[in-house]
Formats: sequence, C-alpha cells, structure tokens
Amino acid sequence: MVRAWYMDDDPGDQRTEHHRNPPKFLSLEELYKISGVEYFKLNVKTYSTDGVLDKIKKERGYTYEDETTCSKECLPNYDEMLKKFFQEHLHTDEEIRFILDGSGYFDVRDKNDEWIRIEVVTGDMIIIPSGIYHRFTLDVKNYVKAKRFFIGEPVWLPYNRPADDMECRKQYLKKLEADFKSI
Ligand code: KMT
Ligand code: NI
Repeated sequence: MVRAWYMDDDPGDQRTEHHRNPPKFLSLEELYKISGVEYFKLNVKTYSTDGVLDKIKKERGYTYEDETTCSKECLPNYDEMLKKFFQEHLHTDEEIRFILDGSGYFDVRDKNDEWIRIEVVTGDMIIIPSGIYHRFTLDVKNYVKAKRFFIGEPVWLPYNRPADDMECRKQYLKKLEADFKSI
C-alpha cells in the first residue's frame, strides 16, 4: 500500500523514512488535491491478463513501455544515477512508474514547497504530473524493479530546479491553483 507523509528537515540518510515529528501522513485523496500525483493499485501476478493495466494504458494513451531495475548489480553507473534521480527536477511529461518488485521513495513538493515522501512498493503505479518538482531515492533495501510508461516517444530528460520559466511548470501551477479539479 502506498503511504505518503511530510518529511523532516534532517538531511541524514536519504534512504530512511524522514518523518516529521509528530508524523503527518496524507491520504491518497489529499495527496492528489495538493500535488496532482495519481495512484493505481495493480496485481503484479495478474496484470498482464486482468485488463486493469490495459484499461489505464488505453485511457491515458500510454503507447511506450519498458522495464528498469535499480540496484548496485543491475544499474550501470549506479552511484551517479542515484545522485541524478535525487536532484530536485521536473519533466515536460508525466513520470509513470509501476513497481514490479522492491520499493523506493518519490518525494514531491507541495504548494508551500514542503517535501512529501511517497513510499512505493510492489503493485503500486504512480503518476507524477509534468511540471512538478520531485526526486527519487531507493530505500535501505537498495532495490526496485519498475515498468516505465510514456505517451509516444519517451523523453527522460530532467530539468533541475530552477525551471520556473518552463511552459510545463506554468501549466502545472495553474492546475495546482484549481486543486486539479478539471483532470
Ligand atoms: C526515475 O526517473 O526517477 C526513475 O526511473 C527511478 C527508478 S523507477 C522507480
Ligand atoms: Ni523525474
């Protein structure tokens, strides 16, 4: 089950949970309203035949998919890549990940520029909207295997903060202002 909470300011080890004291958790509805992040639960044993993923792909126009594994053994330039994932950035398109195995944290900025940590585990599908500042880290288990989706030809390019003049950022802020009601 996906869990989300506000982070503390302790830089410490990025792979640990970093709860605020006292902890402040968010429901998926709250998370959506204040960030536009969407979430689906899939069955990792049956997703290729049960039609749930196919329906999401069709409705959202995801025509491209591949798989990625992040671990010391599987990811070329592991240390460098993990540093890159954890740099605060945005994309011109959605970042869509379906966790097949393992776990990790996506951190997203809320309206007030506070970090929200979203834990993803096996079976979670998360959609990070275009134009939101975010970052990713593995947790202490150092392992995740995920499917990536894209509408059309994939563009993985991150734009590190500050990227406030980008059109996708401006569009994102407009939707945020409207609590993502029209999506
Ligand atoms: C990304 O872009 O941050 C990643 O692909 C991270 C690994 S997938 C959970
Ligand atoms: Ni990203």
